[in-house]
Amino acid sequence: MILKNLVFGKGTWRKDWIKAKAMRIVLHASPKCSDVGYHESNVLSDRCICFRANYDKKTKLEAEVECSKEKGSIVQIESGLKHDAILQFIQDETQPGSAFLVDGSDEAVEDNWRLSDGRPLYVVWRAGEPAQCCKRYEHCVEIYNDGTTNDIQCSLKLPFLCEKHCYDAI
Ligand SMILES: [Ca+2]
Repeated sequence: MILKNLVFGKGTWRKDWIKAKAMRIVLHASPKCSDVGYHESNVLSDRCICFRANYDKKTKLEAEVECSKEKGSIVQIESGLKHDAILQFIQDETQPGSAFLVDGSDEAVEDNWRLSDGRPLYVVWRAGEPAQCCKRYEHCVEIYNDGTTNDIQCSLKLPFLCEKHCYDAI
């Protein structure tokens, strides 16, 4: 009878064993941002979107290469919620006074700021930016630790932010 219960799943032992195994699979399949050397967002409900600040100064193109080496991408700010998450991350986890390169360009069409995948960039411009004097030459963006952004020349080298999903191992 005991054997029958075990084989056909009627016993508590078998149920517990299945439950334990399922839990282990779930736990095993849920890495955290810290597992991949990144920081978890305190704002986004998807705890698997991870951020990291890089202080080696790079141009945007170089930064994209560096982030992709880690199987990530340069941070993309596509919504107000994502902007809040990035702002929180910068204020909590990065060195004070730093400005960081993020994705976004208006090189194709002046004043039409797009992410590299074509989606609109969610942007909170710093007062006076984009400045009339220079906007023709400034097609990349940096974000300050107050969450405002400034358009800059794409040849400038700055610290930058990468993002990745926690399932993407380094
Ligand atoms: Ca500017």
